[in-house]
Amino acid sequence: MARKVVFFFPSFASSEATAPLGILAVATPLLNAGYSVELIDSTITSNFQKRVLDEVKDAICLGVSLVTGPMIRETVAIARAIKEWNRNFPIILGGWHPSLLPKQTLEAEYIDIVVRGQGEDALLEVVQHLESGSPLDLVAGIGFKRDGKLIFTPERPLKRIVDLPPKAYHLADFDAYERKCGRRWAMYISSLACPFNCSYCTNAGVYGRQWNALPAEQFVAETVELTERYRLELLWVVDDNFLVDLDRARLIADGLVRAGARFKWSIQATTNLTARLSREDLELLHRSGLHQICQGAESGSKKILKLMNKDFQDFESIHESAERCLQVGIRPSFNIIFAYPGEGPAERRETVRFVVDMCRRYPGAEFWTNIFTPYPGAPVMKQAPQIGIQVPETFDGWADFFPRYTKLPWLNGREHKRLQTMRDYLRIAFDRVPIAADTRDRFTRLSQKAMSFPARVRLDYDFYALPVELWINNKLKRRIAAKPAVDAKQLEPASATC
Ligand code: B12
Ligand code: SF4
Repeated sequence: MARKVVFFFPSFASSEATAPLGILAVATPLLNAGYSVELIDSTITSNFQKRVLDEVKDAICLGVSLVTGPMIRETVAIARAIKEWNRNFPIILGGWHPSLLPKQTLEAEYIDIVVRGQGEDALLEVVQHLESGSPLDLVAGIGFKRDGKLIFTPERPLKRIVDLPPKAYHLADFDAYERKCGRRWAMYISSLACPFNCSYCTNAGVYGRQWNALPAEQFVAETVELTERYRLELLWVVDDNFLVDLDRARLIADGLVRAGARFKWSIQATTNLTARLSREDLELLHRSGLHQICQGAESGSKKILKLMNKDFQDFESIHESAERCLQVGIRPSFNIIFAYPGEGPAERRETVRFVVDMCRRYPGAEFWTNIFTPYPGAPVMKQAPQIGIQVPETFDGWADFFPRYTKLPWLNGREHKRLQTMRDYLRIAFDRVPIAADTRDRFTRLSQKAMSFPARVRLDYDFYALPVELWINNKLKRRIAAKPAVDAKQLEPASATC
C-alpha cells in the first residue's frame, strides 16, 4: 500500500470556488511526515465519485471535510460507494459538523473515525496508527469504532494559531478554481476564535473564546508570498473577528503598504469593532488593499439583537461604520438573519426597513440575507425543545439545514414563501458584489437594474403579490451559469439563488 491519504471536499453549493482551507491545514503534517496527499474537490471535479474510488484503491484512508448542511449529501454518497467496494476501508470525517456532533456522526454505519476540532496533529496520529495497525485509543480528540462500539478519546487541547503549521496551498488547483469562479482567489486565516458569544453561532463550541492571532509581520510576509506565488487577485481573510486587536490591524496595513502589496483583501469583523476605526485607520487599510469588511448586522430590531446576545452592537455604530468605510472606498457588507426565534411580523418589518434605509443612505453598502438555521452546538440550540425545533436524529438528517431554504416550525408554508419572495426582492432592489466574477451580459444587467425600482417600491409598501419581476429575473438568471447540482435540487424555483 502506498503511503497515501485521499481527501474529499463535497460541494458547498456556491460558485465562489476556492481551495478548502481545512484540508490544506491538515495535509501539511502528513506531507511533512512523508505521506502523499490527493485532494478531490467536488466543485472542480466533474467525475468526482469515480476519481475518489480510483484514488482510494492504494491509499490508507479517506478524509472528508464538511460543515452542517448539503455537504452531507455527497459525503454519504461517497462513503457508501467506498463501503460497497471495501467495507474495511477507513473513512474519516473532520471539520465543523463532526466536531459539533461527533457521536451522531460516528453512528452512521459508513463512518469509521471522526476528528473533533483542530485536525493537524490528530489526523497525522490517526494515519500513523492506521498504517501500523495499532489501536487508536491514545489519539486525543477523536472518535472511532471497535467491535461495533463507539469509543471517544479525551479532548485535545486547542493550539494557538502561531503554533500551527502553514497550509499546504500547493495542493490547490487554482487554475481550476479560477475557471469555475471567474476569479483567482484564496482564503487565508490569521486569528482563531471570537470573544463574543452570539446565540446562533457555533464558534465557541469548536474554538472557544480565547482570540489569538498571528503577528502582523507573519501576516504580511505570508500573504505577499502567497498572492505572488499563485497570482491571486484577492484574499478572503476568514478570521471570525479580524479587528479584535486594532494595533495589529494597523501594523498589517502599514506592512502591506511598505511591501508594495498589490492584492485586494477582505475581512470579517463585528460592527462595534469596525466603528472603532478612525478615518485615518480606514484610509491606511484601504491603501493596503482592504476592499471589503463583512459584518453581522443580523437584525433591524433591538429586541432580536438582544435575544441573539448581540448587546455589544448598536445601530449607531452600524451607521457609522457604513458611512466611514464608504468614504474611503471600502465596501461594507452586512449579514441579516431572518426568522430568529422571537421574530414576528413587526420585527421582520423593522429589519426590512433598516436594510432599505441603509442601502438608500449609503449607496455601496450591501446586505446578504439568510433564514435562521439552528446549528448543533449553537447556544440557542439549548432551547430547541421549547421552541419546537426538531433536532435530526441521524447524520444525514442534517443535510437540509441550509440558510437559503430552512423551514422552521414558526416559518412554514405561506410565511416561508412570503419571506423567500421578500428576500428575492431585497436581492434585486440593491446591488451586491459576490466574489465570483459577474458573468451577466449588458442586456441582463440593464434589465435587472430596471427591476430594482419596482422592487424598492414593493419593499416600501410590503407588497409581494404577483411577483412578475422575480419571474423575469429567474428567466434572465437561467441565461447565466447554473449553481452546483447539490444546491439546485433543493431550491424552489421562486427562491433560487441571488
Ligand atoms: C470560509 C467559510 C466558508 C466558505 C467555504 C469556501 C471553501 N472553499 O472552503 C463558504 C463561503 C462557501 C461558506 C459557506 C457556508 N458556510 Co461557512 N465558513 C467559512 C469560515 C469563515 C472559514 C472556514 C475555514 O476555512 N476555516 C479555516 C480552517 C483552517 O479551519 P477549519 O475549517 O475549522 O478546519 C480545522 C478543523 O475543523 C479540522 N478539519 C477541517 N476539515 C477537516 C477534514 C479532516 C479529514 C480532518 C481530520 C479535520 C478537518 O482541522 C482544521 C485545521 O485545524 C467558517 C468560520 C470559521 N471560523 O472557520 C464558516 C463556517 C464553517 N460556515 C458556516 C456556515 C453556516 C456556512 C453556510 C451555511 C453559510 C450560508 N449562509 O450559506 C454555508 C454552507 C455551505 C455548505 N457547504 O453547505 C458555519 C458552520 C456551522 C456548522 N455547524 O457547520 C461556520 C463555522 C461559520 C459560523 N460561525 O457559523 N463558508
Ligand atoms: S461576533 Fe460573529 S463570530 Fe463572534 S460569536 Fe458573534 S457571530 Fe460568532
